Amino acid sequence: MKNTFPQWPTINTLIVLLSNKPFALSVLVLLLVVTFPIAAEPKKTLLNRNNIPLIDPIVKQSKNHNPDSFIQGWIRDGETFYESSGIYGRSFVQRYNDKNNNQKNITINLPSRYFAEGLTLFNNMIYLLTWKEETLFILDKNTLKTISTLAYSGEGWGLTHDGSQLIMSNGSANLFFRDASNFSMTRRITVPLPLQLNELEYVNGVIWANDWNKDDIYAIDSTNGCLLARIDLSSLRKQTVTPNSSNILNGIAYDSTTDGLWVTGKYWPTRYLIEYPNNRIEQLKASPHC
Ligand SMILES: [Ca+2]
Repeated sequence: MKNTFPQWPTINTLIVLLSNKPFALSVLVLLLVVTFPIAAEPKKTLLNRNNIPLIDPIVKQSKNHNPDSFIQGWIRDGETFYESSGIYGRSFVQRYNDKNNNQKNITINLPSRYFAEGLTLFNNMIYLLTWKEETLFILDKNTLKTISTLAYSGEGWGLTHDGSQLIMSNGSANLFFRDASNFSMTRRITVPLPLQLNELEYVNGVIWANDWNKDDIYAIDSTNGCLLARIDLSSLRKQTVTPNSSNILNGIAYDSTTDGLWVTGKYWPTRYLIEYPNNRIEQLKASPHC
């Protein structure tokens, strides 16, 4: 009967096979892959918020803030603040300033079917998002009267601009760049963490954003979505309100006269001006987290 068991190669056969260079190379590669499987597939490190450099807030001053404002959008133009507040049936936009000059404070209420969201000042007009109503309001910045509206799809959360385009959040890790003339989307960037980006503020190539229902604001490189820094504002929330589910941190407004960031929250009776971390941000641009 013929022997059907496989025969091991003899030493002489192996010497002949290994003297063949392509065959010997193949054996070497196979041995390396079997011996060092981790080297063949490098392990990826997942990014988390603790990887992002933390900057401590330095408070320069504090002032009263409307404790009835469920603040959504916030900007400062010179000495004047523009603020939007949400909730169906109670949504409004306000203009106010810290100087006792002749500019009157103005409040306009939105029709009850609209939930006001983020706002920004662009081309001398106020652009105001709504949450689920897919309507962008364009308001006169002096009277806050509606000039026109534009339609868009999906939810609106935060709004800012980079001098040429509007930038919008929708509660995801994405930011959308939009043409102000028709609100069409031109570009999207995504941050490398599962954040719910909300209120926004663009300052010199950096987009500052609240992470919804958290105490952090993040500095995002506007060219690519890489994260540069995080500021933990939990100490301010704890000293101004009794924590509950409603009075979360929200609201970032750049103050060009003092080079600072105003921050506040929903129903907070206080707003704070914190130092703008110019030097630290410039350093951190060299090592972004992408
Ligand atoms: Ca803002």
